[in-house]
Amino acid sequence: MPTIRIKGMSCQHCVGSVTKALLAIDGITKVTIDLATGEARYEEEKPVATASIKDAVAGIGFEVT
Ligand SMILES: [Cu+2]
Repeated sequence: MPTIRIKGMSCQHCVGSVTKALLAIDGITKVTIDLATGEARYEEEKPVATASIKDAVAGIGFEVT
């Protein structure tokens, strides 16, 4: 499972927003986020460009580090 690190999440609401944004990307089927570490893991049914993920996360006010 690919893992990314996201900066700026402070509560479960942030986790929910990021999860929703990632799941909205075509190809991503499952998202698991650890709020304590800021790590997000996802499953993809086809290759998803890192740029798409960065854009989606930036679009809701967080940053992929
Ligand atoms: Cu929050």
